[in-house]
Amino acid sequence: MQASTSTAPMPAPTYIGIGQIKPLGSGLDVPAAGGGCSSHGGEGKASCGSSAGPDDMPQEIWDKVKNHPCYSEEAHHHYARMHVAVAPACNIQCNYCNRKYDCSNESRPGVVSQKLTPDQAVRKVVAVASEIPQMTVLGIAGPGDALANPAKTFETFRMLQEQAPDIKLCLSTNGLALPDYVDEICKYNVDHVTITINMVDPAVGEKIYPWIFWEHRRVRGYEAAKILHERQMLGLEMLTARGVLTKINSVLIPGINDEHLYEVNREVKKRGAFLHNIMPLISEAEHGTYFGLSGQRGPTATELKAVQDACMGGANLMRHCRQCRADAVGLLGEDRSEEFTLDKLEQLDVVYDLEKRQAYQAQVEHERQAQHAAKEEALAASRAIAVADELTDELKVLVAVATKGGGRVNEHFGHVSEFQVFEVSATQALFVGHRRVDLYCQGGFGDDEQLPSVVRAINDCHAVLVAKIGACPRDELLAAGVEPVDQYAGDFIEKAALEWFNGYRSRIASGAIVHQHRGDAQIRQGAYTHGAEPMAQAA
Ligand code: CLF
Ligand code: SF4
Repeated sequence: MQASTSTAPMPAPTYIGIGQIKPLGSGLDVPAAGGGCSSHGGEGKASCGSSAGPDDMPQEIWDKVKNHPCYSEEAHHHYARMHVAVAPACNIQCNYCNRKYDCSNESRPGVVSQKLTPDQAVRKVVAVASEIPQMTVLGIAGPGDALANPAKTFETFRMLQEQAPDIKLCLSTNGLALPDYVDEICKYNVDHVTITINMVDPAVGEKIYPWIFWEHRRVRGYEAAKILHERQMLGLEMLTARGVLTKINSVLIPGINDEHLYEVNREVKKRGAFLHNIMPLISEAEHGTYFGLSGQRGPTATELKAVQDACMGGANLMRHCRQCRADAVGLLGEDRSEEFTLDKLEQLDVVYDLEKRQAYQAQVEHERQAQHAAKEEALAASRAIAVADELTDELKVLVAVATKGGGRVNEHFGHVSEFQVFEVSATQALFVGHRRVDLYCQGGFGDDEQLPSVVRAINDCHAVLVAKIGACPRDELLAAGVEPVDQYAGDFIEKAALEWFNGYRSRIASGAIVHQHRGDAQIRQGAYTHGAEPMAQAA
């Protein structure tokens, strides 16, 4: 199935009354001790967040997250993960899911996976680990629910632990069966568990879940949502008690759980969740889901960011999720699964070389430290300017970045299938999201019909940092008020963004330009329509 790029105007953000969402600590209960990092011994530390470093958390937690691309924003520029699709069955129904496709909890709809046996899965992991030495994490995330398929899930983990003990194990679940498998999770040293929690109130939940399969019968409506909620909370508490790092995924569904997600954030923090990942509903009629067919829209970029910002100070936020598919392979945002299909695996001569992997990862770590140092240096310089320029000290703008990894501005505008978006101010350059786009460059020439959709995707940004850009897209971006910047080609992203921002401030201070507010941007729905992207294939 191929989706067409939507040309519809962006919906007005009518649903989300962010003004009604209070920041944590303003008249609400203070979360109990044990939430977030403090549950893992991080008392007295600042909120660690997914962009945190070793100074923000105990060493044993840092060791678990430092090269997990989902649990550390910094790591996601350098380390890869892979999923194996060994879990086809599911025990609940979500209104944003069509069973023809992967589990939308951990993968966006519109793509299906090649289902594997545990033997095939382990062979694939070992092959990928040999070819992609910076692949550090194996996740089981569907295409159904990992714990609705416990035999296949745990058999895969058991075998992999024997054959590739350096790979971190990770699973994702809707939580219904979770309390029954906490012992197994610990037995196989699964250090990272994601639970998709979209509500903590069954009255909200019954709008999202039409039924669950529970104790050999189908349970519907409020009762179903209540059971699911109780099992999710129990499972989360049990994992926290056993020291397993948990991430909560929540799908933001405008008009249904947008304001409610603040409550979710508070409740999961109270129960020790390490991270909260609030992701946009992907909902197109072509996906054949209940929400897609009933016209339920997803949030705009501004709506998503507003809910995430309102949750700051609660459970630590993850903002770099790519809603990847159940057989994804590679860095977040890229997908190399097509290189490792079953027929191709048979031709690969697989040798698992632990020393080679460790040597490569040492190089990756070196590059990551260099990125970190460049960011700190640029921040120090920026803060020094802040003292001298009160006029723009409070200014914050969004900047889109064309990158193909390594934390650098190193991609041509025309080759971008995903922009990374950073919020830049005098004191920070913070990753706040990504925007998928169709490729502008089509085999050596630019497709100008794609430009409006690319501009809509980054319409809330003041600048776009690229390695290179042609005259036509440059003019179109300028006309739309987005400044194309290619002078930082090859530089580390945060350093480049901060330096551009300081120049921007100088131009405002000198009167050369006037700062303008930007509009909203569109979160891309549906499959890719252009280019040879592996993620473009749909059923
Ligand atoms: Fe996979 Fe999930 Fe583990 Fe990551 S994904 S099971 S925690 S290894 Fe990551 Fe993909 Fe987002 Fe999931 S980007 S969908 S959060
Ligand atoms: Fe679909 Fe995943 Fe929900 Fe199951 S848990 S219904 S597979 S989105």
